[in-house]
Amino acid sequence: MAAKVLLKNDHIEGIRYYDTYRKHGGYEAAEKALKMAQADIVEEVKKSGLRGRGGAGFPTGMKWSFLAKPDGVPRHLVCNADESEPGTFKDRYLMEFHPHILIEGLLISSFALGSNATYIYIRGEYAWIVNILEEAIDEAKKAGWLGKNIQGTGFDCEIYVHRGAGAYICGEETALIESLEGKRGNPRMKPPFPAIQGLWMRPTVVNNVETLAAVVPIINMGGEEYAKIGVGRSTGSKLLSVCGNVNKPGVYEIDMTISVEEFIYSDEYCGGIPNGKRLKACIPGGSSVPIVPANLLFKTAKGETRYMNYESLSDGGFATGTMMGSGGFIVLDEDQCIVRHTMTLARFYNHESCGQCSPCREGTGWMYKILKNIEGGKGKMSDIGLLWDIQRRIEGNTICPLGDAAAWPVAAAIRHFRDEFEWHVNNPEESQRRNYGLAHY
Ligand code: L3W
Ligand code: SF4
Repeated sequence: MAAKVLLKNDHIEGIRYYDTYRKHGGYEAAEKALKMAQADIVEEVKKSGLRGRGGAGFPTGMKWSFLAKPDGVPRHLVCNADESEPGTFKDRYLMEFHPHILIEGLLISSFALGSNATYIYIRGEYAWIVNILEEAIDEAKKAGWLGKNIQGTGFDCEIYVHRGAGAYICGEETALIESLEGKRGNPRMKPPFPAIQGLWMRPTVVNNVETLAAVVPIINMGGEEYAKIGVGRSTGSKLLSVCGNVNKPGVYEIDMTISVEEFIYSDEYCGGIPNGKRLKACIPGGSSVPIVPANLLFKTAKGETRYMNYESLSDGGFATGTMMGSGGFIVLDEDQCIVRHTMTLARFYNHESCGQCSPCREGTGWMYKILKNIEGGKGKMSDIGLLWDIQRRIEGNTICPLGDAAAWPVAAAIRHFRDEFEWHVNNPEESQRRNYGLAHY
């Protein structure tokens, strides 16, 4: 079902501005939270079952309760707005049209965690959204929701917006922290997790934009009520950004009880595939998660209907399942070439690898070169086995998840679409003819 939680005021003109947001119930959750004990806010978030909306789905309340509290050491909250996962643009929508729900969520979360200096690390390409956020922060400050002695509680909080410089890896939380500290965005080894040693080695919570915005409805309705939306461990609403071969691309909010088939074909959401084409495959959670062929998309490994939630999407593991990931829903029709698609992603991960670990630095480049050869009609049959071997040596052997993210799309493409790889090897001339101007890649 469609959910109206984060985007419940989507239809209201001017909801981007403080006065309108306030008139429609804005900052009521903050009013309530500032009268609560900090531990009780954390408890509400735990009860809500909210899971991280950036990709990993880690329980937010649990992450908050890991935050170390050594005497005299400042703690920080960092909002990860470095939305760079291919196919993912739901945080952009939220920040562009609903900046105050994020600012309110940040205020409540900062209060709960004891962060007096909170940062929004935003993707550099979202330059125009920096202005929107800074305008919203100014408005909130003028209304007494930020700054010193907020609403007479004695709590001080400033929110700083920091622009990234175009590196995908800075969305990985420890690379983000390094970048925020003014250094090159190289991921750190974990543990220690940021909750123990994060920004300037201080205890830090890093949460995604959508996760922090969800704290507002959780406080408004109470954790238990929020947990009633959705199903099982997939509580609350989820934003999805839809792109690819669908009639209605865009951002949708769902309650995670809808089936994948309904999501793709109903007019309320994707509206089906254009020009009556057949569905070939789907990547439901951003480019890093495994691609699923149409014949495995609507049923789980047990033969049950597959739903748009964390558990159902991953049912069957990598053999037949995939992941909710960041909610970047990419749909491919029958005309799309899986080899070309996989090559494009390999090129992306190779370009974005920070180069610290050899399996990722060397492996991503190697996979890209092999895929380019196969796609361009210059591949050998043994290249398919070689590709499989390289991706296996990357997965699980790197400092950060970019290595896995580069390996999984290749593994899933070979597992489910081996015939397309073989077709390119067996049809070099046709492959070269189809290879429309890739020389510059
Ligand atoms: C304290 C422990 N904290 C785990 C924390 C950890 C992190 C969170 C999840 O990668 C995925 C990646 C992308 N004590 C803890 C602990 N934590 N154990 O929990 O950790 P983890 O390692 O499971 O994931 P991650 O490093 O956050 C995120 C995938 O998301 N992804 C893409 C993301 C891209 C975007 C975007 O553009 N917006 O989000 C898509 O699937 O591949 O696997 O905070 O510190 N014992
Ligand atoms: Fe850098 Fe890749 Fe290693 Fe991550 S996996 S630290 S991006 S080299």
